[in-house]
Amino acid sequence: MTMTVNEFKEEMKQRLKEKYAMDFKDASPQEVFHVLGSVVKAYYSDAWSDTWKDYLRAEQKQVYYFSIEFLPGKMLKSNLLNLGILEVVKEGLAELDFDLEDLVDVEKDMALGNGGLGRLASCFMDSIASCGLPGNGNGIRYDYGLFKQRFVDGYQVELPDEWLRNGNTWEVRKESKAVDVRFGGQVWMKEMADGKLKPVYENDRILRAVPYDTAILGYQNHIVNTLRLWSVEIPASQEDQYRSIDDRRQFEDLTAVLYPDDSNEHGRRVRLAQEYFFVSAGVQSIMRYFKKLNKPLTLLNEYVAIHINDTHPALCIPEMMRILMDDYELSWEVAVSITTKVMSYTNHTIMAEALEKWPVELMKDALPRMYQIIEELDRRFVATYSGVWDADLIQRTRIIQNGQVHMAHMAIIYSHSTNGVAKLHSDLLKEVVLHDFYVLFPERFNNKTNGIAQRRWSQLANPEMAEVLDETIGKSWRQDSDDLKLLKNYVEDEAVLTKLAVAKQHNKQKLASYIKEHTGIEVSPEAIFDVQIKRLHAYKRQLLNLLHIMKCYFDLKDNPQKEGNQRVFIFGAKAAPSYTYAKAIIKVINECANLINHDPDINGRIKIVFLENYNVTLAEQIIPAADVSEQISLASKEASGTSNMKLMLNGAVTIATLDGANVEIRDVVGDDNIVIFGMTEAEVYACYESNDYSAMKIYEESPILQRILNAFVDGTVPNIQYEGQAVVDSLLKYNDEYFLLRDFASYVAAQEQIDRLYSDKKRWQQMSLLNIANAGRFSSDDTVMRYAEDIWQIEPVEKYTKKRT
Ligand code: 26W
Repeated sequence: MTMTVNEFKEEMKQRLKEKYAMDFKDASPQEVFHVLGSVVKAYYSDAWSDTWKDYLRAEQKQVYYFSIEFLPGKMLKSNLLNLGILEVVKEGLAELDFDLEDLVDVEKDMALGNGGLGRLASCFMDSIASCGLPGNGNGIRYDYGLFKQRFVDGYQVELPDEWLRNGNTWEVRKESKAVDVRFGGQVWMKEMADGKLKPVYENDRILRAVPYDTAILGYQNHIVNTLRLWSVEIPASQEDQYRSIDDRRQFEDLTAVLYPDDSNEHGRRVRLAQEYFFVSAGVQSIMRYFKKLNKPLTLLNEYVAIHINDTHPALCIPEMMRILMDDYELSWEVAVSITTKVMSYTNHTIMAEALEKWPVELMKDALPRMYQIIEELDRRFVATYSGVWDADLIQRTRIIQNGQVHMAHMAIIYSHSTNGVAKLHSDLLKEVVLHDFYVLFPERFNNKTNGIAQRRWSQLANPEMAEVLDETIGKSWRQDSDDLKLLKNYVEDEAVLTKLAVAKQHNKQKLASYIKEHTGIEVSPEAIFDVQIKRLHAYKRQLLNLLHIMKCYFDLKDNPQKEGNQRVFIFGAKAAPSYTYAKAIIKVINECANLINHDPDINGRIKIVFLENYNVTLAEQIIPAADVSEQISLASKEASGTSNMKLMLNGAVTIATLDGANVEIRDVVGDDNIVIFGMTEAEVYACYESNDYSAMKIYEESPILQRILNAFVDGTVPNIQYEGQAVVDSLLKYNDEYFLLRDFASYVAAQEQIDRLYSDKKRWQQMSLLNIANAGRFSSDDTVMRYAEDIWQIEPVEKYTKKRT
């Protein structure tokens, strides 16, 4: 039975007294937040222990989702919603003169990820538990998450994200579950008395991996799964190995900070050590659990599925081999067949610079036993497939090439499934990027189009819209987002269209006051809120968005009376600190904003707002207020995208290229309810083929492009001496790698179509409604169910949920 308001208030009073010896009238939001955290934890603790006891009793097969990034954001409201006590707590706090929102503001974002990959992992955690699937997350407990972004004079400045400053109320330190992880040194195989070969380690360094568990609550189903994040410590037994604090810090810093790159692997030693650290700790703890089941190791894959989220955890493969051979003395053949059946891999990007290739010397030096096993994995692959397949194919697909260890090759060859994250992306993997592997293992390749946790991105982020949905189609959509399609029946219902439009307007007013407070910029909620929120990357083409804005600017300079809706162009984007060009684009956007937002001739007709420190919580504030969703990457480059799904779910109309999941959004919403432009991926590849693209030619034939690009270098846009030149050079001197100038004209035409559509109020409201109605397709509940059926072969604990409700 859920807790009553009075029971909640009593619980809070008692715990506040216990923890801080004070009454509510003297308590700060920080203190009340921590007390609330302990009340909530106590509330789900039974379900947490019952859940894993049931998994053990039922010998339930479980999936372990290995990811070097998780991006939960804030967890308080999501936990309250999934426990079904959000309203009770809101009311109880109000009666104690506290506003839940003030406590939410206290909670720090858990930003242990860069962007799409990390957030997807967290959406999956929520969905796995909400679908009653036995699953666990395995990652790193960074002391510092993704940097805080500040704009200083329009430049991105990075500040440390000290998210653990006031402790983390949701984690439980599991000292007793700590394990040792070995690094460095030398390893040689010694023949033992029984003739078996055993590895002998010398001069290696042993570090302690201590797990911190966070509960992952299912949606009102009493299922509580676990997210295990590992933190490094110097083992007590090794104290004497460290002469100085510096010496210690060198190792204690292993899990100190998240690498802020989301598409460029730098081959840093600490990054490799991080990858091995959480992999070894995770696989060891899984094998420790499996031991409890007393099942033959050859049946491991009937009880354990390990998912490798991009290549960062690919060392799971040699680590499992190490444990099966070195600890359990299995033969290579048996070990490799078990490992391949247990492992599955997801690819999230086709960008060459993002595919990890570790230098052999670095791997050999940092992880000698891993390298020995990888070398053998490579040798046996070549031995097994040579003679069967064309030698060049084998040379192109083998793991070790030109002194580098190709992590994706190992993940594909020694796992039973490789999937892409959207239909187009998965097809490109099969036909282009990983074609050689598709030839070798066609049955392993499959697609699993991404999804989003609709509870967070609609019920929590947009309660006003959620209420209109309840009133209109009932509440079933909250349990099964497929029921959103019931809304289609109201596309002609003026009252419903108006209610949704009012909810959107209120969200825009809320965001307008946030913008005013944080940037000082005044924006009108009547304007079109045009939103592009994602990491700053050249292929995502935030610059193309800016080129269009500059055209609008010059059009209004030439003709201030020009027809057209007011527009607010909202950007949210962090650039990897080492990504100089991306940082130049941020500066140029901020200086254009300064120019346009203060130009009397423009008089507020168009505004640019670049909000600092884009993260999960800011996304939850921007997305409900969006009218237009910018998904304008060069076709073939964005594997899927997930902000596209979040904006669609909140009634934004998408302007998009046929890239990633935009294609599937178009398929489900229909050409009338989306605005498509630009080259297709086939045209992009044809352009590579013909290799005759000339950005300069397009520039010379386009007066508006000349005016815009010249403005970046002739002082029209001030304070971008260097950055403006860098932008113009990337387009004209280095021939515009992502075909911005080629897609410019059709993008401008698409934006004019958006303007016309927005002016037809009912038409726009209907498009907005149909985007919401069709967004249920992109629920991560459905996505994880497909992973469960096709890849992990795990089942929801049906009988469990039935029994408990
Ligand atoms: C080695 C540095 C590094 C770090 C992170 C390389 C690559 C990554 C990630 C794979 C990049 C990423 O986040 N990819 C995004 O994954 C999302 C979830 O599947 C997709 O929706 C995005 O299209 C894809 O860019």
